Amino acid sequence: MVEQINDNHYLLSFSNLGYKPNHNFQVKAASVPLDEDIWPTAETVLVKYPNLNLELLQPNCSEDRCLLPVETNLDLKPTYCALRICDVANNCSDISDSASAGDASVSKIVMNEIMFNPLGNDTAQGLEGEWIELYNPSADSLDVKNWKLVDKANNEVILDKDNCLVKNNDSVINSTKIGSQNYLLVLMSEPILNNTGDELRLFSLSGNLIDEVIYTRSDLEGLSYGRYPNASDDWHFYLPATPLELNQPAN
Ligand SMILES: [Ca+2]
Ligand SMILES: [Ca+2]
Repeated sequence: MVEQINDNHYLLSFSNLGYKPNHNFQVKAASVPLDEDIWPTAETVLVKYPNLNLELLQPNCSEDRCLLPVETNLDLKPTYCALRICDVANNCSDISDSASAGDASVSKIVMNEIMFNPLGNDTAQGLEGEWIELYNPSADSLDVKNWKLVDKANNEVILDKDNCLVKNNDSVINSTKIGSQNYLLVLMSEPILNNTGDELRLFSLSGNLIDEVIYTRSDLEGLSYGRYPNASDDWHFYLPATPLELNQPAN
């Protein structure tokens, strides 16, 4: 996350991936539209830590997260910068949801519909298999790359271009960018959604819990479970399911 404090002052917040306060690390930034999928070759080292010359304040790290105030002339406006954090060996992790939108939009993303007992074999791939539909009710587009879905048994699914589908005009494409008031489908590469009920949690890249859902069993194959209206707290079963479409319970 990036929070703008005032003109040139920002507060970076990122998961503590082993970057302890006394370790060396860098935060790199690039001015780039966030709909660019490729990290640009031109990047600016925003902060090096430790480096007293930059008058950095010490990052404040807890078990899970670090907060790091920075002063920069680089434009860290939402939707127009990308950030990554790198250790001394230049192993880098993107802080992509940092810059893609403010907390408010990120936290509104919901798991909107769940297909946990698809018709036929649950090991089927793509739309024939298990999936979870996300819905973005906010006014901002968001990138959910490297967000994480976790079930009760701690199976983890990392959201990536390979397992995420969105609608682009009339076609369906692989992407982790979920438009305003739009949908994204996360495909399970193997069956992890228990047909007898499960607990699902969605975490942002920064490790924030964004949404959680508990569902109970459905004996009917092909029946999905979802919110109606979209993003509301009321859940219904759907037949047929409505992947990447408005949830509409059967009459
Ligand atoms: Ca299943
Ligand atoms: Ca739907």
